[in-house]
Amino acid sequence: PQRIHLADYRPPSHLVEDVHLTFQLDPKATRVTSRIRFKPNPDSEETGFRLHGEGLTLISAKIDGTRVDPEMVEDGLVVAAPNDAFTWEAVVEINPEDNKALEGLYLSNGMYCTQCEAQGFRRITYYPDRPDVMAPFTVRIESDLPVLLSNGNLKERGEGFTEWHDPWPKPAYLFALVAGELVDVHDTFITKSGREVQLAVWVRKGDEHKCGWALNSLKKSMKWDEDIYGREYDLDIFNIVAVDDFNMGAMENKGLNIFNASAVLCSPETSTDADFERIEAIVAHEYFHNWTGNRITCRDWFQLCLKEGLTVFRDQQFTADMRSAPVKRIEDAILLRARQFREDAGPLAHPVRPESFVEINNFYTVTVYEKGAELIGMLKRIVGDETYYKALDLYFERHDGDAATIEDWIKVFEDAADRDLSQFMLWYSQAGTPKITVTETFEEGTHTLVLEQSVPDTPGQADKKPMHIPLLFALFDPDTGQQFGEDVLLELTEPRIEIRTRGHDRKPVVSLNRDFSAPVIIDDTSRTDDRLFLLANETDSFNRWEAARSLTRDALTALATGGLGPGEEYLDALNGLLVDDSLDPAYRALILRQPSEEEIAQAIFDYGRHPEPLSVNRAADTLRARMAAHFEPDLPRLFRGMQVHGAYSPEAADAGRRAFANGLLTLLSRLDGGTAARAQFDQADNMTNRLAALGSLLQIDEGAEALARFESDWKHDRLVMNKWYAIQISLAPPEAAVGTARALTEREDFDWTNPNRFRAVMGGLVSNPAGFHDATGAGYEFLADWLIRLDEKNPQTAARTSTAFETWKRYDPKRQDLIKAQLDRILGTEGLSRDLTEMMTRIRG
Ligand code: HT7
Ligand code: ZN
Repeated sequence: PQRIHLADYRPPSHLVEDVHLTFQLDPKATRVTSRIRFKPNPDSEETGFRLHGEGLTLISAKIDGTRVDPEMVEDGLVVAAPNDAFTWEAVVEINPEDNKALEGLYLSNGMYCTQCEAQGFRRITYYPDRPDVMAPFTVRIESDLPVLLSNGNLKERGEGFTEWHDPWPKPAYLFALVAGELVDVHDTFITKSGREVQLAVWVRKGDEHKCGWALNSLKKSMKWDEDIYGREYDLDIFNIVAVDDFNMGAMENKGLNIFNASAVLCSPETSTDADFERIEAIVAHEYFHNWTGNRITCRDWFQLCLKEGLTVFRDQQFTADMRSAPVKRIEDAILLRARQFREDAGPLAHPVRPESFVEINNFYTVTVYEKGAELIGMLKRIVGDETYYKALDLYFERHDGDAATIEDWIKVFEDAADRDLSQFMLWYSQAGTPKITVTETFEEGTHTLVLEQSVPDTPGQADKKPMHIPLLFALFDPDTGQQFGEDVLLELTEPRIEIRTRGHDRKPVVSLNRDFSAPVIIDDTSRTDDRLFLLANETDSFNRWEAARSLTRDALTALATGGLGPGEEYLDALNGLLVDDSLDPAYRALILRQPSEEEIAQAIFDYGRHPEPLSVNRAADTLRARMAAHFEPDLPRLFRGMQVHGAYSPEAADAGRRAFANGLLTLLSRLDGGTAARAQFDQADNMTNRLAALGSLLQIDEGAEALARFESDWKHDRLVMNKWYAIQISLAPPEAAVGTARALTEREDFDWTNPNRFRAVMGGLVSNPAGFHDATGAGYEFLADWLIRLDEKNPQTAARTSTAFETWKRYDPKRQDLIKAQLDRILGTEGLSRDLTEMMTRIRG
């Protein structure tokens, strides 16, 4: 397959002035008629006229009214065209019912919907399907279905048709169409300049009661973007649609966002606090794209982080404002380290702005999204808040209506801050997580801190240059526990720096990378007592949590490799935090939450050993038991004290109490054999407490009855049943995990073409590392079988799921051989998609 390079970018040969599309919907034979006004692009040297197209049946084509006979090529067609402006007209036929790839136009449970990012529009009609070709669209939909939606404002509705006009020039990837028997829950929003916008969430009948939260989240997002970024919405309508079969979370199509049902529908009975928070964030994310993505889009797909990194950063800010900023920062760091650091350390490592790809769908990654967001956070810290917003105003002013690049983005910061940021640009081009080695010396009252940075080699990239790293730093007085002076923002630009301070009686305690100011690995050689000191005295809530986290990680790695368990002093210190009522319960929940088995496996590997997944699993279990025993005198009282009374509210305060209480419940269950968990399971009026109780019971192997009850209560609800599928696999005893997963795939309701259901099983298994890495290789074989099967229908989701294999080099030679055999088997499959072929080839290395 063809590899595409950033360096080969050329402007499009033609620009589009406007687009008219007519859809005659039919499950098996939808007709799409296009009338598109093209003009030669003065900035292009290209002469020929090509259009993208994939899987289309061309019925007829005309240029300026005269029939033409295009030549079909691999990714579309070529045809001779006039040298000046002309009108292209085509009729094509497509088959939505057959489309299980969920790209282009497809049917999901009787409802038509589209997914065009990144290159799905070419499956709908012939078009220059690239983001730097932008045009206003007029769309007519003909069908007997009651609800027919597209982008922009509704122009006309008549018997069996609607007509839509989107005046904002947009790339084809933002096109959308929805048609079905839908009902809406609606509201209005008055923008800051006084315009009224009609808001609606469209769902299948029966789901109306699950729309309120998303609708409210949308209104909060609209207001927040006006208040914080000065960005106002720009159409009369904003529609959100819930779809059952969807490859990702949601899609920001102009004025018509399409959502995975799991990312929009929620109610207290069916959804957890985490679901509520996630839905609020995704609704905000897609809404924020209206400015960062739609009004200003990407010149080409290599610039994906331009819209995604920035929009993730904006949704993180939003969540921090709606909820708790310290808690959000920690949650983001946990995710980044668990997923992005892992990606950056393995065979799939790539720069935030990749330089080449085979299949762009494989680059919607945690590196582009989450690391991309961290880069924005670093820029903000480097230039300061005021300059950051000045730079953003400049960005919107200078680039509204553009398809922009990362160079354009950095330039607004250089201009607003009057600084040279060329070294910062390396963050976009160099892959790998920078590592900072810390050495301290203390002599005659002088403390010297030496920081040395290095960036590891990654596939295709070696000998990297030093980066521009903003590190927030403070020193503490070991006697008083007080911080010396203010925080300092160190800007590392050289491979090595020394920071010397004088006049200390005793060695001060260093706190580095406060607030997780840079996405780097601090080679943490600090002594246990320094970390215990920070646990007690640190005023930066991130680094206080970090102290606890690193002590817990050390305790777990020690336990998993035959060493001693957690010390009394550490358990006492932790207990002190748990009972400290001045601390936010959500924060205490995070202190209590153990690092994942994945994270421990990586830590063991970083120490130069192959992790044994079963030992890691047992270590986690042992630590829970030790904690339960140690905290026993306080546990029941703490647990009772954290109960939330009154009607369920998904807001942060109550959610934080439930998170903490449910963390405590896991420990309590070790002491009472599950009595409290069973009671909670029986009495809970919300999914958060019910599912947590079920989890606690499963962890002590007492979950069978509750699982059966859960199933009989919820078998009618697909989304809830996905939770039921996943939890019993992820919390199964390791030796039973593959068997449980397999048995579930044999159920009648295991509709594996539904990505949510597929992910519930495969994701459930992968999040049970001791089960997935079963020494027989059964887990690997099971996953490989399903990847091969799904790939035939839905390459995008198959390729995404295959990242489960990316850590294979961490494991012992025997497991490596077993995994390699599966990678080779997948690669040897006839007709394997471009998506999965690229992933397997890269993972195999
Ligand atoms: N911009 C979207 C990314 C996307 C996507 C979404 C749904 C299905 C397939 C997709 N391919 C790419 C989602 C976002 O980041 O907001
Ligand atoms: Zn996005």
